[in-house]
Amino acid sequence: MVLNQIEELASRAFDELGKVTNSRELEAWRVHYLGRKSNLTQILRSLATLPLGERCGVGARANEVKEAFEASLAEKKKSLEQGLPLSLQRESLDVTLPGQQVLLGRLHPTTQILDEICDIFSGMGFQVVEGPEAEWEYYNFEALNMPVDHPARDMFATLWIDFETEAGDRPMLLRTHTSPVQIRVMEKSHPPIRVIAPGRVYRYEATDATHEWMFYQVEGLAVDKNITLADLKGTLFEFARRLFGGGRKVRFRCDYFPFVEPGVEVAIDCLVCGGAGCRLCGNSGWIEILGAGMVHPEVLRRVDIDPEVYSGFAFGMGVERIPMLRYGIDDIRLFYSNDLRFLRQF
Ligand code: 2NL
Repeated sequence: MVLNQIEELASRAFDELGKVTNSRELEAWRVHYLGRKSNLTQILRSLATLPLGERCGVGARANEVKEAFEASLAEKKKSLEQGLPLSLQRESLDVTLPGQQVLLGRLHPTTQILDEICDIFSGMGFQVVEGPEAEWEYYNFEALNMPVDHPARDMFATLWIDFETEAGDRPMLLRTHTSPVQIRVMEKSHPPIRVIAPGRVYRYEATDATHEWMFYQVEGLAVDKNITLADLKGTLFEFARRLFGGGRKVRFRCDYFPFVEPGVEVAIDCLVCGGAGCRLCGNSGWIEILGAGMVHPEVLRRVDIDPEVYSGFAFGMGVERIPMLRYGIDDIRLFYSNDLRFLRQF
């Protein structure tokens, strides 16, 4: 009879202890199940009144339960002091452990320079335009005053695209410069025109430290009434100084490109020796950075712009050459071989 009472009491007590969530509730539990007025204490006190046969068994069991209560109380107290319920403690994670490193990406050195060049010309009122890399022979050569068999085509070792087009037998190629983009602009719009055309170009060439079969170019074009060589010089002088620094000297000399007349080559004083002569500039003191000229009247005529009314200047430059000069990179093949040890430096 009394033993049943003890077992019921024990099961109720453990049940309730499981639901205790703070020290105030735990104290109430202690008073209720282990306090002086608790059922268990009363049972232990009244052992003497029990019949002798029952006394021994009840006493032993009551003491066992009391010890179990005290042990559970102590354990519960400890787990509350540690702050979290046991179930949560088991699921917890250590936020102070080192996490997985998030690798930061960066822009390719070519992209960085391209952005810089575009910013400079945008600031001078040029629009940035793009066009296809697979191009008609017409836009790459014919429209630029280089008819079939023109010897200047040899300057642009060409990768031809070998497939029959629906349009007929019009030959296609991978553009050897971004001039075709500007031809398309002139066909579709009227002067005043001020555009730059950045993008990939292709050449059928064995690669070495200074040649790649794919590289980037930026070309620029301005067409309006009364555009003169002085506008070309002023624009490119300003560009060179914004890109390479305010103190730069800029040199213009005659050069030949079939799509301009006259044509010029533009050089800056050597970044390394400042003009004295060194290995980088081949002892000349000058470094070529672009080619330019006044748009050939024949080129204007083909896009239906009257060369008697309008004139224009154009220029073109290789993009990789600039970071190569600036950072002393001696092999262009590093740019597109995806070696992270190289790319992470920029
Ligand atoms: C170079 C030289 C040049 C041009 C590109 C051009 C474009 C049109 C009409 C006339 Cl649509 N000219 N572009 C003119 C002179 C030089 O590039 O050394 N490029 C890497």
